[in-house]
Amino acid sequence: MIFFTKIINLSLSALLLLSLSTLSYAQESITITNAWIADAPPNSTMYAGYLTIKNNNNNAIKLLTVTSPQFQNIEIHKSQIINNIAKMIKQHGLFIEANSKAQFSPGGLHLMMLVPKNTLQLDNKINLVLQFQNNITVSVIAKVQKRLSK
Ligand SMILES: [Cu+2]
Repeated sequence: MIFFTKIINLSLSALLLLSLSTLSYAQESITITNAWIADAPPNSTMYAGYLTIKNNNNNAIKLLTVTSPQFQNIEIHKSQIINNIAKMIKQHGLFIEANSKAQFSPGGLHLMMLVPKNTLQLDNKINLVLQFQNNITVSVIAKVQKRLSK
């Protein structure tokens, strides 16, 4: 019985290796830069986060979710002006075309970070986990910074 289990295990891992090597996407082919979170008054239940995601693949990728151990929930929002009123529209995932980037910035795409476990302080480093399609996970550290006044 042990013998059979071993054979099954071996073939399973061989299969796994095979499928990994044939994947056309890789974690390294997604680069994340300029990750930061805008400082907010004490006891805020909502923070805005920004980053730039570069897709170096020759195929489009889709960001599915963003999570952080320090927040209860994170949504992907896009600010848009509709009839002269600024609105935030929740995005259900985000496509990033081949060899291009998605730039989150104030007034546009942002991470709506809800219910922090603690009030964030300037220079705090917050861990973000980005889950993409095809089982690609990328972690990044976002620093809490003052919002630049325009
Ligand atoms: Cu928002």
